[in-house]
Amino acid sequence: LLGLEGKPKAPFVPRFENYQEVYNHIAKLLEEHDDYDDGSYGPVLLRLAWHASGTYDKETGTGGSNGATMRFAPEGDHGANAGLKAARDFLEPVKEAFPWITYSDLWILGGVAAIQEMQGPKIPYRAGRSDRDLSFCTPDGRLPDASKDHSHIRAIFGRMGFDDRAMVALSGAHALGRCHTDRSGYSGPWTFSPTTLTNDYFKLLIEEKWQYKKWNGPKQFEDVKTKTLMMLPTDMEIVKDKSFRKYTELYAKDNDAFFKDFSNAVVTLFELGVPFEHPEDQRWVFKSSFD
Ligand code: ZEM
Repeated sequence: LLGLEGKPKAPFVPRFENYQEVYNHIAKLLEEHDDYDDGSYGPVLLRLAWHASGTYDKETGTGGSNGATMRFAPEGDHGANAGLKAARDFLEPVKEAFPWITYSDLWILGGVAAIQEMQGPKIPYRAGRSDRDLSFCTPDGRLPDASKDHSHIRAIFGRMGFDDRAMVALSGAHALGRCHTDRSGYSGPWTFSPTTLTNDYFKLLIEEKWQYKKWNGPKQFEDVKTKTLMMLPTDMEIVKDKSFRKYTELYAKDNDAFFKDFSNAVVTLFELGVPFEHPEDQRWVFKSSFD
Protein backbone atom coordinates (compact mmCIF):
# COMPACT_ATOMS: atom_id res chain seq x y z
CA LEU A 1 0.00 0.00 0.00
CA LEU A 2 1.25 3.47 -0.84
CA GLY A 3 0.33 6.47 1.26
CA LEU A 4 0.95 10.18 0.64
CA GLU A 5 4.11 10.98 -1.30
CA GLY A 6 4.37 7.38 -2.42
CA LYS A 7 5.84 6.23 0.89
CA PRO A 8 4.79 2.74 1.97
CA LYS A 9 1.84 3.10 4.32
CA ALA A 10 2.00 1.13 7.57
CA PRO A 11 -0.92 -1.32 7.69
CA PHE A 12 -3.63 -0.32 10.14
CA VAL A 13 -3.27 -2.42 13.26
CA PRO A 14 -6.29 -1.82 15.49
CA ARG A 15 -5.56 -1.37 19.20
CA PHE A 16 -7.57 -1.37 22.41
CA GLU A 17 -8.93 2.16 21.74
CA ASN A 18 -10.27 1.05 18.35
CA TYR A 19 -12.11 -1.93 19.83
CA GLN A 20 -13.45 0.30 22.63
CA GLU A 21 -14.92 2.50 19.87
CA VAL A 22 -16.66 -0.53 18.40
CA TYR A 23 -17.92 -1.44 21.89
CA ASN A 24 -19.26 2.11 22.34
CA HIS A 25 -21.01 1.95 18.97
CA ILE A 26 -22.73 -1.33 19.91
CA ALA A 27 -23.73 0.13 23.30
CA LYS A 28 -25.24 3.17 21.57
CA LEU A 29 -27.23 0.99 19.15
CA LEU A 30 -28.47 -1.14 22.07
CA GLU A 31 -29.78 1.99 23.76
CA GLU A 32 -31.36 3.39 20.58
CA HIS A 33 -33.13 0.18 19.53
CA ASP A 34 -35.17 -0.33 22.69
CA ASP A 35 -38.26 -1.30 20.70
CA TYR A 36 -37.18 -4.94 20.27
CA ASP A 37 -38.61 -7.79 22.42
CA ASP A 38 -38.44 -6.84 26.11
CA GLY A 39 -36.64 -3.60 25.29
CA SER A 40 -33.19 -4.79 24.25
CA TYR A 41 -31.24 -6.67 21.60
CA GLY A 42 -28.83 -7.61 24.40
CA PRO A 43 -30.15 -11.15 25.02
CA VAL A 44 -30.18 -12.17 21.35
CA LEU A 45 -26.66 -10.71 20.89
CA LEU A 46 -25.45 -12.88 23.76
CA ARG A 47 -27.17 -15.90 22.24
CA LEU A 48 -25.37 -15.23 18.92
CA ALA A 49 -21.96 -15.10 20.66
CA TRP A 50 -22.79 -18.29 22.58
CA HIS A 51 -23.94 -20.24 19.51
CA ALA A 52 -20.87 -19.08 17.58
CA SER A 53 -18.66 -20.43 20.40
CA GLY A 54 -20.59 -23.45 21.65
CA THR A 55 -19.89 -25.60 18.57
CA TYR A 56 -16.34 -26.24 19.80
CA ASP A 57 -15.10 -29.82 20.03
CA LYS A 58 -11.93 -30.23 22.08
CA GLU A 59 -11.07 -33.62 20.50
CA THR A 60 -10.86 -32.33 16.94
CA GLY A 61 -10.27 -28.64 17.70
CA THR A 62 -13.11 -27.80 15.28
CA GLY A 63 -15.88 -25.26 15.81
CA GLY A 64 -15.80 -22.30 18.17
CA SER A 65 -15.99 -18.59 17.55
CA ASN A 66 -13.08 -18.45 15.09
CA GLY A 67 -14.58 -18.27 11.60
CA ALA A 68 -18.10 -16.84 12.03
CA THR A 69 -19.28 -19.72 9.87
CA MET A 70 -22.90 -19.17 10.93
CA ARG A 71 -22.95 -16.58 8.12
CA PHE A 72 -23.31 -19.50 5.71
CA ALA A 73 -26.39 -21.53 4.95
CA PRO A 74 -25.55 -24.94 6.35
CA GLU A 75 -24.80 -23.59 9.84
CA GLY A 76 -27.09 -20.56 9.79
CA ASP A 77 -29.98 -22.89 8.98
CA HIS A 78 -29.36 -25.29 11.88
CA GLY A 79 -32.53 -25.44 13.97
CA ALA A 80 -30.64 -24.26 17.07
CA ASN A 81 -29.69 -21.04 15.28
CA ALA A 82 -33.25 -20.01 14.38
CA GLY A 83 -33.79 -16.32 15.06
CA LEU A 84 -30.12 -15.36 15.27
CA LYS A 85 -30.37 -13.45 11.99
CA ALA A 86 -31.88 -10.65 14.10
CA ALA A 87 -28.58 -10.39 16.01
CA ARG A 88 -26.39 -10.68 12.90
CA ASP A 89 -28.44 -7.97 11.15
CA PHE A 90 -28.20 -5.74 14.22
CA LEU A 91 -24.39 -5.92 14.01
CA GLU A 92 -24.18 -5.36 10.23
CA PRO A 93 -24.07 -1.52 10.44
CA VAL A 94 -21.30 -1.88 13.03
CA LYS A 95 -19.28 -3.97 10.56
CA GLU A 96 -19.90 -1.25 7.94
CA ALA A 97 -18.72 1.49 10.29
CA PHE A 98 -15.61 -0.49 11.32
CA PRO A 99 -14.75 -2.64 8.28
CA TRP A 100 -11.39 -3.70 9.77
CA ILE A 101 -13.01 -5.88 12.46
CA THR A 102 -13.69 -9.50 11.53
CA TYR A 103 -17.23 -10.84 11.89
CA SER A 104 -15.94 -13.43 14.35
CA ASP A 105 -14.35 -10.79 16.62
CA LEU A 106 -17.41 -8.54 16.20
CA TRP A 107 -19.96 -11.20 17.20
CA ILE A 108 -18.00 -11.96 20.37
CA LEU A 109 -17.55 -8.26 21.13
CA GLY A 110 -21.35 -8.02 20.72
CA GLY A 111 -21.75 -10.68 23.42
CA VAL A 112 -19.30 -8.89 25.71
CA ALA A 113 -21.08 -5.54 25.23
CA ALA A 114 -24.48 -7.19 25.76
CA ILE A 115 -23.44 -8.69 29.10
CA GLN A 116 -21.75 -5.53 30.37
CA GLU A 117 -24.52 -3.18 29.16
CA MET A 118 -27.15 -5.42 30.85
CA GLN A 119 -25.27 -4.77 34.12
CA GLY A 120 -23.42 -8.04 34.20
CA PRO A 121 -19.76 -8.51 35.17
CA LYS A 122 -16.82 -7.36 33.08
CA ILE A 123 -15.91 -9.86 30.37
CA PRO A 124 -12.21 -9.49 29.50
CA TYR A 125 -11.67 -9.79 25.74
CA ARG A 126 -8.99 -10.76 23.25
CA ALA A 127 -9.18 -9.95 19.54
CA GLY A 128 -7.64 -12.17 16.89
CA ARG A 129 -10.41 -14.28 15.36
CA SER A 130 -10.41 -14.58 11.58
CA ASP A 131 -13.35 -15.23 9.27
CA ARG A 132 -13.30 -18.55 7.47
CA ASP A 133 -15.23 -19.99 4.53
CA LEU A 134 -18.16 -22.34 4.56
CA SER A 135 -15.99 -25.45 4.51
CA PHE A 136 -15.45 -24.72 8.24
CA CYS A 137 -19.19 -24.94 9.08
CA THR A 138 -19.78 -27.39 11.92
CA PRO A 139 -22.16 -30.34 11.64
CA ASP A 140 -25.66 -29.92 13.09
CA GLY A 141 -26.24 -31.19 16.64
CA ARG A 142 -23.34 -29.63 18.53
CA LEU A 143 -25.49 -27.19 20.54
CA PRO A 144 -27.62 -28.39 23.46
CA ASP A 145 -31.16 -29.72 23.03
CA ALA A 146 -33.48 -28.22 25.67
CA SER A 147 -35.68 -31.33 25.86
CA LYS A 148 -32.86 -33.52 27.21
CA ASP A 149 -31.48 -34.38 30.67
CA HIS A 150 -28.30 -33.94 32.74
CA SER A 151 -26.32 -36.55 30.78
CA HIS A 152 -26.88 -34.57 27.56
CA ILE A 153 -25.84 -31.31 29.27
CA ARG A 154 -22.64 -32.99 30.52
CA ALA A 155 -21.94 -34.52 27.10
CA ILE A 156 -22.37 -31.23 25.22
CA PHE A 157 -20.50 -28.97 27.65
CA GLY A 158 -17.95 -31.69 28.45
CA ARG A 159 -17.12 -31.78 24.72
CA MET A 160 -16.22 -28.08 25.07
CA GLY A 161 -14.10 -28.86 28.15
CA PHE A 162 -16.34 -27.47 30.94
CA ASP A 163 -16.93 -28.96 34.42
CA ASP A 164 -20.21 -29.06 36.41
CA ARG A 165 -19.55 -25.74 38.14
CA ALA A 166 -18.98 -23.88 34.85
CA MET A 167 -22.04 -25.54 33.28
CA VAL A 168 -24.25 -24.19 36.07
CA ALA A 169 -22.61 -20.74 35.98
CA LEU A 170 -23.16 -20.50 32.21
CA SER A 171 -26.80 -21.54 32.58
CA GLY A 172 -27.33 -18.33 34.57
CA ALA A 173 -27.41 -16.54 31.20
CA HIS A 174 -31.06 -17.58 31.14
CA ALA A 175 -31.75 -14.72 33.54
CA LEU A 176 -31.75 -12.88 30.21
CA GLY A 177 -34.11 -12.92 27.27
CA ARG A 178 -36.93 -15.24 26.39
CA CYS A 179 -38.04 -18.18 24.26
CA HIS A 180 -39.92 -17.48 21.03
CA THR A 181 -42.44 -19.96 19.60
CA ASP A 182 -41.31 -19.09 16.06
CA ARG A 183 -37.65 -19.83 16.90
CA SER A 184 -37.26 -22.72 19.36
CA GLY A 185 -40.96 -23.53 19.79
CA TYR A 186 -40.72 -22.73 23.52
CA SER A 187 -42.39 -19.67 25.01
CA GLY A 188 -41.72 -16.98 27.59
CA PRO A 189 -39.01 -15.43 29.78
CA TRP A 190 -37.16 -17.07 32.69
CA THR A 191 -37.18 -14.02 34.98
CA PHE A 192 -39.09 -10.80 35.60
CA SER A 193 -36.09 -8.69 34.50
CA PRO A 194 -34.98 -10.25 31.19
CA THR A 195 -32.77 -7.32 30.19
CA THR A 196 -30.69 -7.15 33.39
CA LEU A 197 -28.23 -9.85 34.38
CA THR A 198 -28.91 -11.03 37.95
CA ASN A 199 -28.84 -14.34 39.83
CA ASP A 200 -32.66 -14.43 39.73
CA TYR A 201 -32.65 -17.50 37.46
CA PHE A 202 -31.06 -19.51 40.29
CA LYS A 203 -33.26 -17.94 43.00
CA LEU A 204 -36.42 -18.73 41.02
CA LEU A 205 -35.31 -22.32 40.36
CA ILE A 206 -34.81 -22.87 44.11
CA GLU A 207 -37.62 -20.77 45.57
CA GLU A 208 -40.56 -21.17 43.18
CA LYS A 209 -42.72 -24.22 42.54
CA TRP A 210 -42.65 -25.36 38.92
CA GLN A 211 -45.23 -27.40 37.03
CA TYR A 212 -45.67 -28.61 33.47
CA LYS A 213 -47.27 -25.95 31.29
CA LYS A 214 -50.49 -27.21 29.76
CA TRP A 215 -50.36 -26.31 26.09
CA ASN A 216 -49.78 -27.98 22.76
CA GLY A 217 -46.18 -26.78 22.48
CA PRO A 218 -43.06 -28.69 23.56
CA LYS A 219 -42.71 -29.85 27.17
CA GLN A 220 -41.75 -26.86 29.36
CA PHE A 221 -42.36 -25.66 32.91
CA GLU A 222 -44.19 -22.65 34.35
CA ASP A 223 -44.12 -21.13 37.84
CA VAL A 224 -47.18 -22.16 39.84
CA LYS A 225 -47.65 -18.69 41.36
CA THR A 226 -47.86 -16.41 38.32
CA LYS A 227 -47.70 -18.79 35.34
CA THR A 228 -45.73 -16.10 33.49
CA LEU A 229 -42.19 -17.48 33.84
CA MET A 230 -40.76 -20.54 32.15
CA MET A 231 -38.06 -23.17 32.57
CA LEU A 232 -36.82 -25.59 29.92
CA PRO A 233 -36.41 -29.29 30.80
CA THR A 234 -32.62 -28.70 30.79
CA ASP A 235 -33.04 -25.76 33.23
CA MET A 236 -34.85 -28.06 35.69
CA GLU A 237 -31.86 -30.44 35.62
CA ILE A 238 -29.80 -27.65 37.22
CA VAL A 239 -31.84 -28.08 40.45
CA LYS A 240 -32.64 -31.80 40.15
CA ASP A 241 -29.13 -33.18 39.63
CA LYS A 242 -27.28 -33.32 43.00
CA SER A 243 -23.93 -32.06 41.78
CA PHE A 244 -25.47 -29.27 39.69
CA ARG A 245 -27.75 -28.25 42.58
CA LYS A 246 -24.82 -27.45 44.88
CA TYR A 247 -23.79 -24.64 42.55
CA THR A 248 -27.37 -23.51 41.90
CA GLU A 249 -27.75 -23.04 45.68
CA LEU A 250 -24.44 -21.19 45.89
CA TYR A 251 -25.34 -18.78 43.06
CA ALA A 252 -28.88 -18.23 44.40
CA LYS A 253 -27.34 -17.03 47.67
CA ASP A 254 -24.29 -15.22 46.35
CA ASN A 255 -24.55 -12.96 43.30
CA ASP A 256 -20.83 -12.07 43.51
CA ALA A 257 -19.88 -15.74 43.28
CA PHE A 258 -22.20 -16.09 40.28
CA PHE A 259 -20.75 -13.02 38.51
CA LYS A 260 -17.17 -14.17 39.11
CA ASP A 261 -17.75 -17.74 37.87
CA PHE A 262 -19.98 -16.57 35.01
CA SER A 263 -17.36 -14.11 33.78
CA ASN A 264 -14.58 -16.73 33.91
CA ALA A 265 -16.68 -19.36 32.13
CA VAL A 266 -17.85 -16.91 29.44
CA VAL A 267 -14.26 -15.76 28.76
CA THR A 268 -13.30 -19.41 28.27
CA LEU A 269 -16.37 -20.10 26.11
CA PHE A 270 -15.74 -17.10 23.85
CA GLU A 271 -12.10 -18.13 23.30
CA LEU A 272 -12.60 -21.84 22.55
CA GLY A 273 -10.61 -22.92 19.51
CA VAL A 274 -9.15 -19.48 18.74
CA PRO A 275 -5.41 -19.33 17.96
CA PHE A 276 -4.66 -15.98 19.64
CA GLU A 277 -1.40 -14.09 19.19
CA HIS A 278 -1.95 -12.14 22.41
CA PRO A 279 -1.27 -13.98 25.68
CA GLU A 280 -4.01 -14.56 28.28
CA ASP A 281 -2.62 -11.89 30.60
CA GLN A 282 -3.15 -9.23 27.94
CA ARG A 283 -6.93 -9.29 27.74
CA TRP A 284 -8.76 -5.97 27.41
CA VAL A 285 -11.53 -4.78 29.75
CA PHE A 286 -13.93 -2.41 28.04
CA LYS A 287 -15.51 0.55 29.78
CA SER A 288 -19.29 0.24 29.94
CA SER A 289 -21.54 3.14 28.93
CA PHE A 290 -22.36 3.76 32.60
CA ASP A 291 -18.80 3.42 34.05
ZN1 ZEM B 1 -29.83 -20.59 25.91
N1 ZEM B 1 -31.63 -20.92 25.01
N2 ZEM B 1 -29.56 -22.59 26.14
N3 ZEM B 1 -27.99 -20.25 26.70
N4 ZEM B 1 -30.08 -18.61 25.63
C1 ZEM B 1 -32.52 -19.97 24.58
C2 ZEM B 1 -32.38 -18.59 24.71
C3 ZEM B 1 -31.25 -17.98 25.22
C4 ZEM B 1 -30.43 -23.59 25.79
C5 ZEM B 1 -31.58 -23.44 24.98
O1 ZEM B 1 -32.13 -24.53 24.34
C6 ZEM B 1 -32.17 -22.17 24.72
C7 ZEM B 1 -27.11 -21.18 27.17
C8 ZEM B 1 -27.39 -22.51 27.36
C9 ZEM B 1 -28.54 -23.15 26.86
C10 ZEM B 1 -29.20 -17.63 26.00
C11 ZEM B 1 -27.88 -17.81 26.42
C12 ZEM B 1 -27.34 -19.04 26.73
C13 ZEM B 1 -33.65 -20.59 24.00
C14 ZEM B 1 -34.83 -19.85 23.38
C15 ZEM B 1 -33.46 -21.96 24.09
C16 ZEM B 1 -34.45 -23.01 23.62
C17 ZEM B 1 -34.52 -19.46 21.93
C18 ZEM B 1 -35.66 -18.71 21.31
O2 ZEM B 1 -36.75 -19.29 21.18
O3 ZEM B 1 -35.48 -17.52 20.97
C19 ZEM B 1 -29.96 -24.85 26.33
C20 ZEM B 1 -30.63 -26.21 26.18
C21 ZEM B 1 -28.79 -24.57 27.01
C22 ZEM B 1 -27.91 -25.46 27.81
C23 ZEM B 1 -28.26 -26.61 28.33
C24 ZEM B 1 -25.85 -20.56 27.48
C25 ZEM B 1 -24.62 -21.31 27.99
C26 ZEM B 1 -25.98 -19.22 27.20
C27 ZEM B 1 -24.99 -18.11 27.30
C28 ZEM B 1 -23.89 -18.14 28.03
C29 ZEM B 1 -29.83 -16.34 25.86
C30 ZEM B 1 -29.22 -14.99 26.23
C31 ZEM B 1 -31.12 -16.56 25.38
C32 ZEM B 1 -32.22 -15.53 25.09
C33 ZEM B 1 -32.24 -15.15 23.65
C34 ZEM B 1 -33.33 -14.15 23.31
O4 ZEM B 1 -33.54 -13.95 22.10
O5 ZEM B 1 -33.95 -13.57 24.18
